[in-house]
Amino acid sequence: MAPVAKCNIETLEGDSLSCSIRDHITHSLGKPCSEAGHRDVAMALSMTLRDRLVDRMLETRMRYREARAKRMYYLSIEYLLGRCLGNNLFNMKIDDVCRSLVKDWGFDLEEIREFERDPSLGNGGLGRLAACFLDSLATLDMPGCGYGIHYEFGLFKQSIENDRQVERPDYWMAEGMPLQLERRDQAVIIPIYGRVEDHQGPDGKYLPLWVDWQDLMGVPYDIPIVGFGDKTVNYLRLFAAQSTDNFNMEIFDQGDYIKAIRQKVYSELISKILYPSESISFGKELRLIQEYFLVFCAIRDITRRFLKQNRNIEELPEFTAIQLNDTHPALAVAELMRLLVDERRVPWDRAWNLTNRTLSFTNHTLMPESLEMWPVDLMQKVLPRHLQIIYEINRRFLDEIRIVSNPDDATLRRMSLIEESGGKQVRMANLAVVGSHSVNGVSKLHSELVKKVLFPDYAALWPGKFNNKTNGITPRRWLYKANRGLSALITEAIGDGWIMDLDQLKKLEPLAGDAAFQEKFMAVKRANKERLAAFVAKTSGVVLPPHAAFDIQAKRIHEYKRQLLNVMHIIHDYLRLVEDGYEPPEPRVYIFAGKAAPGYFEAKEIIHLICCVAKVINADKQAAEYLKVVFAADYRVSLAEKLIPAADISEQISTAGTEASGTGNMKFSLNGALTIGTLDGANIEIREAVGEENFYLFGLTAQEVERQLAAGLYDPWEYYGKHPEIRRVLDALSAGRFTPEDPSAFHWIFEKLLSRNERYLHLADFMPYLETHQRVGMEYSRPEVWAQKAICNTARMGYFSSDRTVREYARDIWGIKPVPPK
Ligand code: 26V
Repeated sequence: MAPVAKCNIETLEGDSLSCSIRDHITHSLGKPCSEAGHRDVAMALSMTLRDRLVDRMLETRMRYREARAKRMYYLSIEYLLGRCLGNNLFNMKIDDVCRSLVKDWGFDLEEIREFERDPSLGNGGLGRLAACFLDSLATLDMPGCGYGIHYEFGLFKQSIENDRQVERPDYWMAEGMPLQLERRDQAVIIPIYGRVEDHQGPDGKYLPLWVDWQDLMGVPYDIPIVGFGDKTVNYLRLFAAQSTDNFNMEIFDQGDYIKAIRQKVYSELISKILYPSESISFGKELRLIQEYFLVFCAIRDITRRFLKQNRNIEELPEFTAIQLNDTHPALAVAELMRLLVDERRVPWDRAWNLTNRTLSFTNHTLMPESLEMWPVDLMQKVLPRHLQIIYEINRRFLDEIRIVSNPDDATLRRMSLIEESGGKQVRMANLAVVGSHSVNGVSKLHSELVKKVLFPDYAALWPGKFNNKTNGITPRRWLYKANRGLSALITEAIGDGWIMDLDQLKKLEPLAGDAAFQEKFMAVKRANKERLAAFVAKTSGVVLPPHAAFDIQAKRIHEYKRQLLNVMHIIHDYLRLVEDGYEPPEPRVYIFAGKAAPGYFEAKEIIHLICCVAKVINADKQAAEYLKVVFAADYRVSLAEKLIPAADISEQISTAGTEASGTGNMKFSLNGALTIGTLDGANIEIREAVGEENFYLFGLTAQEVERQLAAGLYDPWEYYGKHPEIRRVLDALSAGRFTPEDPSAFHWIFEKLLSRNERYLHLADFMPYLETHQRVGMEYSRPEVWAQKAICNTARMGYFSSDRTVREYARDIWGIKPVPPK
């Protein structure tokens, strides 16, 4: 590569891009172009895009400002962005230009993209949803940005060693993160710890003073978020924790150099790691501080921007909406009150009105163990003034409902922000509900259960506050980018309007029965399966027959998601093959992927079981023709992009009433996989959309599950006694069929599944699951039948675009409108 002088990249033609990439190789990386390798080109290309994105970002900011537009700020402790380079190239529509450009230099764009590490700053569904929303907001030209934490270590990297999960730290910035902009000039100082002194103001009113606090610093890093078509660039602002010089200097001045350094290190711990879900009890000081850190930085930044435009704080809700992504940022209720009352001297009632009209809250889980509660003692130590404010909110709220509805003591106790039994704790979900004007669930069923199960008293008090916003996924990443073959086929058939308007996929419906289209559709699927098979062969050494049905369950490992049900079925198929000599109508490949929280014993054991079963089955010659099982390690966005387009069958088999929505279910179906699933979360709506005949339904309903559990009716031994299929599978597990060297390894599963208080009713759903799988197999072996169903899935998934979801939030909750360029 020859060196080239500096130039600007206002245009996106090959010449200017090439010029800028070379310029970055020379001047940002300090290398002669002739020595540049794949990594250097990847870095320089990212920097080139960043330059362009920053220009667009500044332009977008001006546009919003001139329009005096209302803004929405999304507060989320997690963002699962996935790789940015490819996504940016596609959204800016310059992937082809870049591909041929780097090809001229002897590089392959796909290889270059592989250099980027996934920023995995999230655990699963909740974080990925936030990333999809950011994509949709920018694509729809909506003034909406994200606030989060700039974790140094993302979700742990998973590898499988000796058939078990091993966790390693994920230092995601190891290769640098050229896309982000450090904004030291906008750093925020955060008070923490200390105590509250009671004083009287000059007006004679109560004036609390938060004193002796220590301080921390939050340094923002902005990641530009480009919408499809490159018109609007919003940002995701992530804060990293640092110690303040001020704080250190005080200790240095006392002559305690080592203590000062120790404090500095402690401060920086705050944004060091993302907590893997389930791994904390709500007693961990560092996690509470993380939540506060995010909330403080975000609220400070939001109000600073608002006030900079000379606005009266009374107008805050007219110009600002803040969405709380689950309860993790629920301290925003107390922090916004503190800022208004203590700093801006707004009277309490007025401040409460402003806070309530600004904030809204989304619930993402019904699992009781995930409902956050923080010990009052801990909050008293870390956030004394916030605790005081929470108590005051609670006092006024309980007084008010006493007058409005004269509730009995039990109702008051349930509605209180404070849990009194055991050690006192702050109920974060109650705080979020009371402090917000809108509370939503993430699928129709889940939103109903939020009202009935989680917050019945609040729903009775404020029926209008509760609403549903069924989740969605961005079609740009999950179809246009992830499945290039299918994208091209769709565009060839109906044009490319579907990328911005996913409902247009409906136009494919008439082609579902067309033999020529079916053939092309299945050829794309086949090519995706071959690509995945090559990847699996390379990474785990297992050879997969691409003509087999690829059956995939990819999601966090959790008992409620019932990976165990899937494994039990695989064991059943295997034993039928080798013991009964049964030949199935079609060969199957079962692929699992997902991480288990490091402290979640059962989940880690389930991974161990899958790996042990896979080892036995894959080594058995008798099964070789019909059955393969793979555990694909380190599930993350970039792996999902490889797995999902290659799936024939999508496993969505949670116990009804446990999965709030699911979004993987949407990604699979959009990419032409057929779902085998329960009536849970968004499965219900997916089934309605794609048609009953194109969805393999089985299992108890949420109501039936609830009834069985409530009345203690579930008797797993009854199923065990009645069904030889169940007995054979459980006995095989208990007898160590898959762990000859340690025969009792999985006896715990036998015991657990047969225990009367097994919460997820595996055995109740097992026989219907088997029978439904039998039907799946029969239909897969009839290619025209299958192709038609698969095409109908893709054609009818338009509703599940996150563009639709975001428009609904904008209309019903945020009150924001698109501000497109003129
Ligand atoms: C809980 C905790 C507990 C403490 C440590 C860190 C941590 C992180 C996350 C969570 C709750 C996870 C909630 C979640 O991801 N829910 C999922 O949200 C998806 C988007 O709405 C939805 O599709 C899934 O059904 C739901 O499980």
